[in-house]
Amino acid sequence: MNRPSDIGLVGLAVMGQNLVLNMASRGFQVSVFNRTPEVTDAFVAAHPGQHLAGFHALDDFVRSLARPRKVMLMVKAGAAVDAVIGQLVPLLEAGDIVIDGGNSLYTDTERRDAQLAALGLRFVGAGVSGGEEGARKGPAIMPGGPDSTWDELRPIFEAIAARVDGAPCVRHIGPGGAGHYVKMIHNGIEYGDMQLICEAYSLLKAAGLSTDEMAAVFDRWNEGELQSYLIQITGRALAQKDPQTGLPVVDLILDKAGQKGTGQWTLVNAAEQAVVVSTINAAVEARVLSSQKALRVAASTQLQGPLPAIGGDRAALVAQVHDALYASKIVSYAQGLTLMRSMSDRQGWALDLGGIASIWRGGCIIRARFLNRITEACSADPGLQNLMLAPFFREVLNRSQASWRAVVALAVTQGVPVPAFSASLAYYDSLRTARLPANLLQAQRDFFGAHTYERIDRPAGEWFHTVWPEVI
Ligand code: 2AM
Repeated sequence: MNRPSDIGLVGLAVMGQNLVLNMASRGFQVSVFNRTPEVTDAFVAAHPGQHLAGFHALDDFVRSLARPRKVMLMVKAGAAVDAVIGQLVPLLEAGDIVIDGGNSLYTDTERRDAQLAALGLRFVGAGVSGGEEGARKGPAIMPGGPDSTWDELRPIFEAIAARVDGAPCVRHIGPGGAGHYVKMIHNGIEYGDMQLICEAYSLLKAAGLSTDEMAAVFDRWNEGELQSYLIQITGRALAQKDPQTGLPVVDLILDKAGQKGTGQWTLVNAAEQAVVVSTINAAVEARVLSSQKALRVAASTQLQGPLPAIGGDRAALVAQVHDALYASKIVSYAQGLTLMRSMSDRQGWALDLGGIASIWRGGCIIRARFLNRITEACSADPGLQNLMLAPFFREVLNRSQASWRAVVALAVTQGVPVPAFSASLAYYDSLRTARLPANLLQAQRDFFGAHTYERIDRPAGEWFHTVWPEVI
């Protein structure tokens, strides 16, 4: 008989298997269960000598766990999570902990948290980022749930998480759905980062750079301020050749992007709170438009515009695109942080934004050098209203803005779509415009709906109405 297991994991698809192997390799004894028992058997058989115990019956699986029991679910988000929770609940006892490590919608997590709390059980919605390799070697983990669960889970999560400068990429995010919420924002930001990189690629391509030349540009960028996993894999992806044709693989890939929903969830949440996330919005919409391939092909012969052909000094263009990418990325993170802060205030989650940025430095898809700077900015000024106003980022934006404008202007003139670059620049310009044309907007509202307006020459809070001429 094995010693009681430190943790049990339900759901042996790729992410589940890799997390289990990660835990076992750190010396934890892990019980595993999968709905289809053959999967459990094959997995255990494929990894002899590891700290693994496979079970066909859920009650045996639960009995094998040390108390308080910790059961981590890595099943498909949605109904499967509720189904497995329903089967587990009668087998658990007060104080036991159920962890959902899938990509669940945070509102589902809030509901499950309340449901299990009413039964005396503890529920942890934990965002896990890093894909297959991250799960095996060290993901970033964003656990929510009751404070008391953190003491129990901390030794395991800290042992399996990625590490940056010796610090594990995991921390307790906050109560209820806070962990899954922060994972959702991570994914929204990831959408923005990816689209911005694609726009940079699109411009360099229009300037006539070959894929190999572009690969070299991204490799070089990865040595500097833009250093990040996504820039790194972009360089590698561009350099990859198709074995059959010898052509760059990217040139053979159909330009229709998929999405699983976390980007859209981010937009819905932002809309609910009236927070601007225009870069992420542009990124999600770019995927939507990309998926309408047949319509685009038809429109390409009917709607006119220039045929992109960017001439001039290539090295200068590469430098300008670098600046546009960096500045836009800063805007995107500023928006994402603003959204998290707003939600934190609304929910009373007390999210530590600097701490969140610090755990995103490793393991996850958006891992990047510049996240250190966000952590520094947040700790230097905990009341920081917008990341763009932190001294470090303000300086980058101020020195990049001329190139950024040149790039967006060039793209517009050449007919190269750059929705995320231009949305980011528009946000930047709106934020730095002390007097926006909303005075006229207020006039319009007062004109047709007597909505009233405040005046610049009177104290705030005093409302005025003009008797406008009648329009028939
Ligand atoms: P399976 O191997 O039996 O299909 C990803 O789909 C993981 O979630 C798999 O391990 C899968 O188990 C599991 N899963 C999906 N739906 C499930 C359900 N309703 N109950 C239990 N496990 C489920």
